[in-house]
Amino acid sequence: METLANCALQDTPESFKLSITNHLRVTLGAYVETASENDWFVATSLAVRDRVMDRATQSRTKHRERGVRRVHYLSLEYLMGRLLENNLRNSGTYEAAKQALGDMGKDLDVLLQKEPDMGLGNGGLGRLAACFMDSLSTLDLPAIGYGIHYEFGLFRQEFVSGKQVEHPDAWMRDGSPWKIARPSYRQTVHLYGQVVQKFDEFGQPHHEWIGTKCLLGLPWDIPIVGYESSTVNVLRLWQAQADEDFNFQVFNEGGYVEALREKALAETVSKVLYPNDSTESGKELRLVQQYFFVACSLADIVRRFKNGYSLPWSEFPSKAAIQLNDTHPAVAIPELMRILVDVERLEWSQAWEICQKTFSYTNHTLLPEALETWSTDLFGRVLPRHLQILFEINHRFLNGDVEARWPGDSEKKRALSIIEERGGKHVRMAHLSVLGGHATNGVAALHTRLLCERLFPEFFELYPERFLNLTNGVTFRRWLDVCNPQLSALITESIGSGWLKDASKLRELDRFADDTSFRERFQAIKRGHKVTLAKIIETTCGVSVSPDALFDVQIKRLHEYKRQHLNLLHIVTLYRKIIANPAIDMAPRVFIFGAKAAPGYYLAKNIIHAINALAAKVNHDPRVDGKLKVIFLPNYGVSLAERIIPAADLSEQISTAGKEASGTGNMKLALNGALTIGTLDGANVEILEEVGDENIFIFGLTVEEVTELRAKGYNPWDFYWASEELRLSLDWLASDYFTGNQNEFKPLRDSLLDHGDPFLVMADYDQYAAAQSEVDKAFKDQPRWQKMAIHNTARVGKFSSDRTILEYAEKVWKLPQVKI
Ligand code: 26W
Repeated sequence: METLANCALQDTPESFKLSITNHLRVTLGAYVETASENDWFVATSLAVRDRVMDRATQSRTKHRERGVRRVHYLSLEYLMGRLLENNLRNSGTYEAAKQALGDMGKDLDVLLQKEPDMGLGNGGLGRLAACFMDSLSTLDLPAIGYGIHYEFGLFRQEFVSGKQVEHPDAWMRDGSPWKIARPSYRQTVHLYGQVVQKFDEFGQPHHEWIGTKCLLGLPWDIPIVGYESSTVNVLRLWQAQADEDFNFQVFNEGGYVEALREKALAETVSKVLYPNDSTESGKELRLVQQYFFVACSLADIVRRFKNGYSLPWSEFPSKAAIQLNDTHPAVAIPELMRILVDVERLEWSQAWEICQKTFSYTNHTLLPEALETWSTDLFGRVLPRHLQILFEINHRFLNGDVEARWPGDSEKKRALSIIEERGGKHVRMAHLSVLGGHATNGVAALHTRLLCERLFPEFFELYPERFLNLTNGVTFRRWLDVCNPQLSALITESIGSGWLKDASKLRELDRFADDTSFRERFQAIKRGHKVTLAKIIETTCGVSVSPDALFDVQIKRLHEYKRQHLNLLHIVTLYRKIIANPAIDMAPRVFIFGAKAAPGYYLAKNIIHAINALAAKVNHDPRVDGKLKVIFLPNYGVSLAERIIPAADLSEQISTAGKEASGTGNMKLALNGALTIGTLDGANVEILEEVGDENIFIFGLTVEEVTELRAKGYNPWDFYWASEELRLSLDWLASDYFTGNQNEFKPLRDSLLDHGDPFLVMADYDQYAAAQSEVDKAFKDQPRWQKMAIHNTARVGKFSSDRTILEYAEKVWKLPQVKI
């Protein structure tokens, strides 16, 4: 019989069959006849992995031999979702694997659902990192993603009596077939301790960091398969382990239990992802996580530079670009300085030049409460040497460039300093990130403008050439080809498959908007997804919804600035209207929500409860049956998004103008033919430019109008009294009607009235309701609606992450494309 040893791995069904059965028998010790579904999933994944690993090694070798520059993407979060289907489709082996399994009586599509989501991120920033990894491999760009191997990803969400309850997400309790341990690249990380000054034999002083606690970092590699490309890059995730040697003394003294307690403590460092996605909490463990992963990654990058080439340090930036995904990994800047100055003994100014050439920084938020700062007390205790380095960087900056530009201007120095002096000293990680790199980018045109004008005006004045916009994008492979294979096939049939690698080709679809038979097929595909989603809704929520209703979708983290409560208030209004007028002429609607709230975000949880309470009433009220349903799907994540997005008719992108940096769900939904109802915020502005104002529903205050209204003195009560509809909806919601308790939604009501309505829900309400009735009108004219939907799919090619990544490669990283 043929075995793996004597058969080269091929992409044929026969070869797959052999690989899968071999893995079942040899790797998993299972019988083909009795193997569990999970065994089959693992064996199939391993069969794919076998075919990919060779290419990963080849890519690495080629990159090393050619001595090309690589980008190192540093991110605390990667929301990868499931990998098997993506890897099969990207490597072009989906059909072969499906047939191989089919021949053995197994349904691939069932096995695909066995895979747990890799949910190592909170939201947009983490999913963006995952899309970028896909594009980097697809475009043959040399790259490594670095992150943390969290044992627990973002919590699993459940609703109990309509309220969010969090559970741990043990995504790798059964292991994961995709990750491979690399113990030979383990790193040691130092923390705490003190700094002493020492002198060498020439009488030259230097700093030594002593008395530290040690941690080990074990790397796990996950291969990243690009679409129709031979490059396989890796995502390298660090797991914290105790340094056994460190505890040896305690062991000998009989402190066995103590030693193991220390070990457990060390392992907490990579235990769990922090579930906040917009509030900075200043927790020590979070700083330790950040430094742990940064120190491991930099040591890995430096090791590769030193082993791979015998070049002077000045050449380091020509081999390595490092991208900081927000400020979370910004401690990499003082860490590289420490390595260069204290360990490699470079001159400060040379080390600083290397740093600035190496690093670049992406900002993902303007929200003041999300901007990271660390008290100097905490920072100095955990990283005493790094704090000294920060002070030195700051001193040279303020007395150098700042003094030269604005002599004697202490106001400018205060504004630009890395150290915030008010309310106890704090390190401003954003200032450090702008200063320590050569490029700072925003993630949409509007966001970048606000970054320059409002967040960093003094830095922008001083270093305008450092700022640029790189509008976000999403991978069209996962967000169309994988999640909507029916539409993908229709597009390919109509315009060829070139769009999968060159998204601008989607424009060719535009002309099919007037083709009746194309429109019917487009609509039938949408309806098919709505039927599937209706089944999911029935099983998870026990509510039956009609696939002919308008599916109105808001899926994203729950946050006041994203204004799920604006949507909620409008649904209450509709509810009242239908009851008052049972003969009302409106398209039936199903409002669908998916959202997790940060566990400590009280008001966000109150909003979730309110939506669920409203849903409970509406869905059982015969007076609105057939017209209105409200669904809150629990545990929103990547895999659920892949089900909801192809089924959506309407995409809610209704943040307060100036608050959503970009948004990426907006792009995925438009790509799948959902029309957007949205404010002029983030990338919505650019979506409007692409699709045209006749194919989108724009409403609400602009950034300038928001500023003006606030300057004038915004009073939400004015809007409350001016609109009877709004007043009655809010009062009804806050009454005892929905839960039997009239204080239940008082926090929500208070925030909108007594607490000043910080996100202008009341101010935008009327315009939102008006835009919603335009939506209703448009949906009732199905040919018109379908045309608009097709124009959306056809015109959003700009929002492919391939375009984004090529811009990064060209403008920031200066990376070559390397065919393997
Ligand atoms: C320190 C706590 C914390 C954690 C995460 C603060 C802020 C964050 C992220 C920056 C939040 C985030 O995910 N931002 C989102 O990034 C997306 C990708 O660029 C954008 O599309 C979203 O608009 C932005 O909210």
